Amino acid sequence: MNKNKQSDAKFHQMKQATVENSNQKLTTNDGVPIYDNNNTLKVGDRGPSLQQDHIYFDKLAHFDRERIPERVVHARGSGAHGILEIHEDISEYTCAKFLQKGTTTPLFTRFSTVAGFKGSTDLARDVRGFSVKFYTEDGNYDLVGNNIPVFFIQDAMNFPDLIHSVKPEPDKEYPQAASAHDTFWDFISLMPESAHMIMWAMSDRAIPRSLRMMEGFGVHTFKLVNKDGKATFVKFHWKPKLGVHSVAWNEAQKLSGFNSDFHRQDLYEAIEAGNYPQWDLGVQLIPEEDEFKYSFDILDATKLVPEELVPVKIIGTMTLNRNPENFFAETEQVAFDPGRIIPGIDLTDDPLLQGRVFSYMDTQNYRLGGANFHEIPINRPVNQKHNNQKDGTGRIDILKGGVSYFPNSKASGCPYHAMLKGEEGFQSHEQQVDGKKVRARSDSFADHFSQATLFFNSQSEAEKQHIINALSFELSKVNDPKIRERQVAILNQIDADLAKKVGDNLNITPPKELDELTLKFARQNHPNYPLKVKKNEISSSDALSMKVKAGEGTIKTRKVAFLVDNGVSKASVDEFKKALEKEGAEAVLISSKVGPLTYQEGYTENIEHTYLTDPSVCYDAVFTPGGKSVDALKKNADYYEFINDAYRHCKVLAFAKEAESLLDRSFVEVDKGVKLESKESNWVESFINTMKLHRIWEREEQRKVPS
Ligand code: HDD
Repeated sequence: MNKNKQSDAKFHQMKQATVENSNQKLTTNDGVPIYDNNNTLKVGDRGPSLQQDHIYFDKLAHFDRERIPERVVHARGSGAHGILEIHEDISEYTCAKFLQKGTTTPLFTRFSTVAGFKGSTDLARDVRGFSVKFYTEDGNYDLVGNNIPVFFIQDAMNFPDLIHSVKPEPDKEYPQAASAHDTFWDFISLMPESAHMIMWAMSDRAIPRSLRMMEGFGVHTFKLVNKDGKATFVKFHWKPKLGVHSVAWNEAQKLSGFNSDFHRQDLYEAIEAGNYPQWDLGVQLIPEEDEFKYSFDILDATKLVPEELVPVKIIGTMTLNRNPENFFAETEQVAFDPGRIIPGIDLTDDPLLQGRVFSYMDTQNYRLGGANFHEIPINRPVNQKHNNQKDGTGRIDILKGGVSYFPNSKASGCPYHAMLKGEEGFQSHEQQVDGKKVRARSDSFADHFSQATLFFNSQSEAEKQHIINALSFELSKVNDPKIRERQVAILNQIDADLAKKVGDNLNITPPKELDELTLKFARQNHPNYPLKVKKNEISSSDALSMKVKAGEGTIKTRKVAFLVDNGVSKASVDEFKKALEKEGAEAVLISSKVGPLTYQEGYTENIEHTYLTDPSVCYDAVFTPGGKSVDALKKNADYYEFINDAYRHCKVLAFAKEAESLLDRSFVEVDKGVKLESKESNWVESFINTMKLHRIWEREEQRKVPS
């Protein structure tokens, strides 16, 4: 398929619905030109308004209806258009056309937080949604996943309860976008199946540095189906080209105040600047014969398939290359549904996935006001739909002809079934199903802790400490001591050291056994709980840690703050800037005032960022150049706050020789993440190489800086 033609298909379709206002006269919604858009129609210029003011009513009636219900979960999100390019041949496993080697498919991706309202902070400790709508030639396929490969619960029946527990408490309507409160931990401590997901949610994965720097997972096991109808189980992975990185918790909290749009802005600006974010698409393929081969059940969404057991095969690349023209029309109205599948892909019997298939369609019907939401431009397939569904609120397509039923003779049987002409169409994978009708949970889902332990074992020391800190923070915010104790008992089933350290912070000695109430609820699903479980195949997995491996990091698109003032040396700024730009990083000058900055050498430059507007949490690393500016910085308390905070958040700092004296009055101590021109001949290169490690987390242990 022609790459440009296909990648343009959605763009061109959207263009037809796009309105350009420049050089146009203001009109009402009926196209009537408006002469005066300032004054209502009155009896005399100080008199009462008239009910016949159709111009005013047209404007206000629409305004009054501008809001639609926000998503019940994942309300806060940011989206972008892009393409998927497939470069490996997996035709042996699937006939899905968009997964064939050489294919390019347009797509729309939306990232989100789960718990917060639409206007909440981007930096909440939360799971991030990672949804992709592929506009394939066989219709739309939605992969609606998260940045964490497992989920809190195993059966969709518990979903509303999970969400009610994490959302603001119903009597008070707080806390907003936070899991650190009684109702969430009450629920979690009674649902030991959440243990694995809790370890991920309390890890740094839940506070990403950027939406561009997180992994994505389809979570469930799906099926790929080939042209002969043979199925292969599959797990989908998105691996970011920029690596997987997070901020420090203290930094996340500060960012929420300074710039609660941090992630949204970062995504938007990266795309505008042409720094298109990219992810590799990977698949883990499990032959049908291996369904029962592992220590866990592949239909259980609280389990992952370790990459050591089934490697991730990279088959393609997603590139996000276009921002929406209009947030509401595109990002808000996009409607995802994991039940939207196409030939070559099918669902499995995972009871969480099965339940999702109802909820998404139902919620879109409500949220987007009726059955025609698929005609909204962002939701339209690039191939024209043809069926006998008609009418309904907001219908857009004008169906020609007098026949809207099937079978018919009057329209020559059209639109016809593919089957009738022996053509291709969606067919469900044939699967043998028999059994009793029961409301029950399989005992193969009863192992709640093995993979939580595997995850904890796979973390670096710094990552483990962050999990301990996060659990201590969250549980300290829980008021009911019984809940705190119940959860520490669960942690003790995962790892004794973890439970002890969190317990110490809460004044709790970890109970040996699970709490009676936890057991009572677990026994509703598994009467003989706890059951004897199979041993994990592996005890630790590299892929579960975010630690940057030596030689693998990049500083592409990272932002380095240059802390300056009038009199700064241009030579010093330029040398550093050039080296950073060569690596694809961005240098941002921060000074005490917006407007012209005068260099020591006499040149001027326009400043857009100041100590007032841009704190250190908005940057990845910091450089203080030399020059006469150093005298002004010595008197600037905001400068010191900047470097102290950057140091506390384990960032890399560099000081030109003339600026080194600024260290005297700071909290900064020279360590492997503080580069001094006077100490290292290759200090610029050394700064860049250390930045590639993302953060100097060891600093937390050495200096006890808050994390
Ligand atoms: Fe869900 C939205 C991801 C379980 C019910 N979900 C939603 C979004 C994402 C996920 C990324 C936002 C889509 C967007 O950007 O518009 N959800 C997941 C994952 C799950 C999961 C990865 C488990 C593996 N969800 C889940 C269950 C149910 C729902 C079990 C209900 C039975 N989810 C919904 C929903 C939402 C939604 C209520 C709210 C807005 C929407 O669908 O479009 O239907």
